[in-house]
Amino acid sequence: MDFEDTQQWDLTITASDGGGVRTVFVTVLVEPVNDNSPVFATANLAAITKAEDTVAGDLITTIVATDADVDTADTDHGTIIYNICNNLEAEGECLI
Ligand SMILES: [Ca+2]
Ligand SMILES: [Ca+2]
Repeated sequence: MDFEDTQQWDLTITASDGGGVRTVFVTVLVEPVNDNSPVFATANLAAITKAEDTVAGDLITTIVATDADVDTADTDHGTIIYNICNNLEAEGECLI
């Protein structure tokens, strides 16, 4: 099952023996889980080249990621949060 494909399954279950047949109807509601990670549109982001006279406010690059999960009223599994970290700084120090 995948919430992003089908959110509800309506099933008909029939049981029979020599005495007759009975049928019940069951609805299965698929609950979303965060089973997809963000995927960057550009495969290799290892190096970006900019001229040394680049000034504050200049566009460095545009980076886009997507997530196949969808948000619901109760979940944010498809929401992507970007962090910009300087690898030269101590681990865990991020700019944004
Ligand atoms: Ca899914
Ligand atoms: Ca996700």
